[in-house]
Amino acid sequence: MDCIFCKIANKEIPARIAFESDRVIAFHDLFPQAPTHVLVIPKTHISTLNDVPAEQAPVLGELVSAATTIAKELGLADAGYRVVMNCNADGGQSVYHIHLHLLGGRHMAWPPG
Ligand code: DGP
Repeated sequence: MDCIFCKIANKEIPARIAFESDRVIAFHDLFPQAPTHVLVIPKTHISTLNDVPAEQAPVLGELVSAATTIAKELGLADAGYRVVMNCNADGGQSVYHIHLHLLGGRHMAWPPG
């Protein structure tokens, strides 16, 4: 399968790894939108949030849990941070392997553009 995030998860292409567990890996975004911008992904390929099988739903909690761990490790927890998951075209998804964005290090407006 020609998936850039599968290749990162399999260490076939390099990325700056921020966290790794049995089912989840996180790495710094190549095009950061904030001083800290980390992507948290399941190691298993799932294309979009619409495609998460019920038996794999727990991995979504693991993505959030990993993000909070990383936020604490990187010193973002007290000031705050944002987690975002984009789905399909209107959601702004460009890489079709689900990922959670962890953004921090600056104030972020709401609502997003
Ligand atoms: P999204 O638009 O939600 O699908 O976000 C995809 C993100 O992936 C985007 O912020 C840029 C990032 N990205 C794309 N290709 C690579 C890559 O090869 N390496 C890394 N580290 N990030 C990438």
